[in-house]
Amino acid sequence: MFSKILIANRGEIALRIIRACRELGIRTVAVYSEADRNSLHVRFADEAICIGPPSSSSSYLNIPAIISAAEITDVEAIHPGYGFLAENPHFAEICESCKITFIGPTPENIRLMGDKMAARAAMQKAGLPVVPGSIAAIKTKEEALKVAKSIGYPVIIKAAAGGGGKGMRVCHNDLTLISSLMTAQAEAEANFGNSAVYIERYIEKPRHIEIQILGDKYGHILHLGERDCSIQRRHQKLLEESPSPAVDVKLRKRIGDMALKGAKIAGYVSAGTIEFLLDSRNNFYFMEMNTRIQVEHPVTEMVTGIDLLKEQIRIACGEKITIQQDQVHIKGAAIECRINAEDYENNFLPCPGKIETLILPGGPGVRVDTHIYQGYEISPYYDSLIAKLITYGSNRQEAIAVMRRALNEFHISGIKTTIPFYLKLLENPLFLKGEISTHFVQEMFKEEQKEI
Ligand code: MV4
Repeated sequence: MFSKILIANRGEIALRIIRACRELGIRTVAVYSEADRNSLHVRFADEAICIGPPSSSSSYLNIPAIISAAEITDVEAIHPGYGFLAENPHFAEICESCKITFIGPTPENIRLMGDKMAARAAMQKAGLPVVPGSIAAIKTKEEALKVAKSIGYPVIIKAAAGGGGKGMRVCHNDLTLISSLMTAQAEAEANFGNSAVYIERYIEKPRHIEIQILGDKYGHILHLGERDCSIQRRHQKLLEESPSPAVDVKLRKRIGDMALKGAKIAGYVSAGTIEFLLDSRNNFYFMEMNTRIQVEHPVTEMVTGIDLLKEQIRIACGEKITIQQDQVHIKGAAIECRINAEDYENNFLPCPGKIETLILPGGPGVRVDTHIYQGYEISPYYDSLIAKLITYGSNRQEAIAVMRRALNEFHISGIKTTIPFYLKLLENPLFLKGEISTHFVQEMFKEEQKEI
């Protein structure tokens, strides 16, 4: 087992990794920007090194600074968390060349799954269902029209180097397809330095179902059930839950087996997530694979009892996965609400500031993963996530009741948060029935606009 690990991240995920290390008897090194001098991960770690000024590019994305901090403190491994360098294959390679273990997948895993078109082709070859669409990049409008003709409208244009919804455009006819193609290629070049785009049939109002994967360095692969992440706004997940109200035992086995097949063919190592689209007729399609621990990993931990961060660290130092697939049981239900420092009544506008008073929820079935404290200054330099509120119940209704209670106990003054949004969401009859799709939030707002 490692004796010391550097956490190349900040906020709640840095704390989460430090906690896993502490329980494994591993010493920790935090890195922080000047803006994070008073952050909790700095205080909780055994050692801390300032790696630069507030901007992410000068600090948490600053590879030379992070590697220098690792050398100075003589760590054996680096955990990247999520975001920042977590899915940067170049960073993973640099760690390995410096004889520092990268706690995550191989650079090959990251590179393959980072190219959404190559990932789609590899998964299709492995036998996973993919949405009908183009095999190769679409270069000309003639090619686009030909593919659209064969799959039928509506179609969606996606950037090969995109992902997470960035650079997507839905087209309903030849005219919009031709005009969107040029802009999509230009945007892909500008945003990702790669103009390659591809086309798929557009699945109307899908659910976002993702499967948690764990793979060790000896080819053992495990799946830990699904998470339903359909409650999103502009491709930002807001609420995630496990199990999905749309997935029964039979469908879970089908999707889980497909995810295992894909991860095995990819030779996947560490924690990863395979995302699927589920349509209204229970057809599911491979969407993309995330090669990192995800924000929403706690809901899987709550219903399986498996600590994903400890498993990641054990896998990275060469241990075998000892859990068998038939020992993985989904028990009860868990929900996560992402509490952001955003003004829900003002179109979710980010509003950093100082936390004057803070009362965190607690009691049976409540977990709060957060780095905030009373008097903490929320920085404008980083994303607005300030806490993850996770609740557990013996079933979905009970998990919702615990979430309602916890949200009402959660008191923050000095900043605005998305708590009022969740209190409203948890009263919505369609949500309570589990009748949600990725269009739910925008439809909920349309309803609200009508009420105004
Ligand atoms: C789609 C789709 C419908 N049809 N692909 C969004 C982000 C990226 N993971 C892929 N996404 C989508 N791909 C086809 N062929 C709808 C979405 C989508 C979506 C998917 C999951 C969760 C939220 C979403 C919000 C809008 C669009």
